[in-house]
Amino acid sequence: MFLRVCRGIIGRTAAILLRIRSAKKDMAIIAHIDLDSFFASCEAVRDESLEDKPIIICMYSGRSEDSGAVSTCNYPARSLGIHAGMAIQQAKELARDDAAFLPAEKSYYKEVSGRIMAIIAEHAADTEVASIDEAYADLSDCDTYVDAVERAEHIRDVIKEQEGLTASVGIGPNKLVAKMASDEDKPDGLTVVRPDNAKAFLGNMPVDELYSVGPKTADALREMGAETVADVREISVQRLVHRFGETRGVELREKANGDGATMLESREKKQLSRITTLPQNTRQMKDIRPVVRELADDVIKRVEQHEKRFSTVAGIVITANRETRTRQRSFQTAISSKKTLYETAEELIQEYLEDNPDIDARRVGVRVAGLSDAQQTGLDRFA
Ligand code: DCP
Ligand code: CA
Repeated sequence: MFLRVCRGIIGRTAAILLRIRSAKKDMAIIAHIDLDSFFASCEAVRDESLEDKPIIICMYSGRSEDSGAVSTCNYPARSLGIHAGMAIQQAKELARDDAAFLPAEKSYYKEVSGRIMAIIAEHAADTEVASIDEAYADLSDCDTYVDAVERAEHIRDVIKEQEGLTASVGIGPNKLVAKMASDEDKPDGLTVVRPDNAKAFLGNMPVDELYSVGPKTADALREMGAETVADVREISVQRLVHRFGETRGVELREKANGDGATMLESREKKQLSRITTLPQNTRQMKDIRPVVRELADDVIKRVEQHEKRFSTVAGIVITANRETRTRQRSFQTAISSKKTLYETAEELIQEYLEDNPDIDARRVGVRVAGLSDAQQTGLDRFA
């Protein structure tokens, strides 16, 4: 009898744990944000006379005046048949007289990129910068895909408003699906692939469109009889492993099934933050305080998940006219106290509002920085 009850409890617990694990996995909502014709769009932002004209960004080799390759071009140039990697001379033959051929100025694009990555980080629980113009954002704290779309649309709006650039976004249950979805509707599109649609979404694509499948792998897959991603699912894992090795073989099967990582690989995590929009613009701390506490709760949870402590707290106010203002305070030793976090964040926001009597807050945020490993003792930090 006891044994039966025990077994019942253990069985139920295991079932619940399993459910929690799969629910957690299902719950991840990842966005992939990819800026449209990035270098070319950056040039159009700083020179309005270029708007709507074909813009071709060139990497000049220096051998002769026109030798070198196209780095990227905007969509008007693409409609003329010009594309990245094409010889500049060939692009000139295709271009009209009004086309602008400009040298790439990476330092400028990097500056723009840095500001855009900061915008994305302000609106997501976690981010991974994938390249100069692409980032993943963890939107799992949105309860539903509808909320995630709203957050992603807001990120696109802020990027457009502050930097004048458009981005294409894919939203899905993992990085792979989000990445593939962001390619679906370019430029300036947003594509949502819900978990139950992921397999169907990928299934009809030709094998070479599956992320990470290069021309050689695609040829090999076609030799094995797979034209589409769905066909890859019909090849046994043993055959895939035999052909591509264990890691790659298993990975190909997983990718074909739409399974992918949900954990973002933020380089070294230096700070964690949460920002949210207030129900209405206000400067009343009685309305702001409960929101700050909720944000602080969320930030602390993530500090604990990353097994970190923090030595700096910032209170963030985004004003009614959408300017970001930050006040911060640092501590001698790293801490992990929720109470200190929300009290400090509240104080900082209150101080800012008191010093700026004409300002209403539109959004507020809480950030911790100076992250160190929670296991380290105070002495370790000075070792
Ligand atoms: N880039 C480059 N050479 C390449 C590919 C890209 O110099 N072979 C640079 C220029 C791009 C930037 O990197 O602007 C981002 O690359 P993407 O592949 O995302 O291309 P774009 O942003 O230009 O276009 P899309 O709208 O298709 O994303
Ligand atoms: Ca891009």
